[in-house]
Amino acid sequence: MTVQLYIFQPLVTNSARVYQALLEKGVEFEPIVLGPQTMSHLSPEFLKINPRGQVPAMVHDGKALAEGMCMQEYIDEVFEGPPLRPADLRERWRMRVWQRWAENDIGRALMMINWNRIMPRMRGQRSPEEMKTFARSVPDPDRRRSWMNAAGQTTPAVQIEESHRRVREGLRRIERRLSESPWVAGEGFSLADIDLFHFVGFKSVWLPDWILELINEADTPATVDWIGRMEARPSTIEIHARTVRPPRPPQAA
Ligand SMILES: N[C@@H](CCC(=O)N[C@@H](CS)C(=O)NCC(=O)O)C(=O)O
Repeated sequence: MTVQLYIFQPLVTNSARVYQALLEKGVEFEPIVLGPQTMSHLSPEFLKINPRGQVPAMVHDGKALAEGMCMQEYIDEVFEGPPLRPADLRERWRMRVWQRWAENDIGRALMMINWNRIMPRMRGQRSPEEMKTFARSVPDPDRRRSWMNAAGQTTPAVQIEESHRRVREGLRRIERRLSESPWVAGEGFSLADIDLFHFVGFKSVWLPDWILELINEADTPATVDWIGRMEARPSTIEIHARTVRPPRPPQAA
């Protein structure tokens, strides 16, 4: 049985959510790092594995899988190891609601803010024209638009401002949820904790300083406590150890 996991570095958001699920289950796997810097996620070889040209993607016994949330459930079903989904069906429902929200709402808002922040660094020595040529080769039309906007630094300010608003409101929602039960879905650790942790990027290079200032003992004690418990998990320690940390991007946006 072999598992290869295709990821980006730094190990955050979509890549980290599946990486941590594999670690929590104790599955042996080979991580393969692709990079937006080298555009290797758009190579013909990788497009055979995931035609959308996105990570994470996993090859299990020669068969390819994509889409992080579906891969996590697959991992939990197929491999031995501690369950990552609650047995209680109401908690399982809550887990999925929060996984989707982490990915599609607060995660997307942060992605919008960060993508625009890090693009000048990612672009390196390449000219804006060269970046646009890369962006045009992105297979998914939504992703293509967002690459083009970030590459040309033309994302409308109103979209960035709306993303900031959603993050601020989202942090309050997280605090309310974690005041009601120790873990996101309820009484036990689950995939929802992994996802919220990585999509918000608590304590990672991903998070701009202005967000870190909103999370503190006085205003968000339940969130601070949960972050401490997440940080103490052996799988989180391993993820941090395997993350290649680039210099922190400028904090302006
Ligand atoms: N719906 C996909 C989204 C994956 C995704 O957005 N991956 C990012 C990296 S975090 C990516 O590959 N970005 C490159 C691109 O979209 O061009 C999933 O859930 O796995």
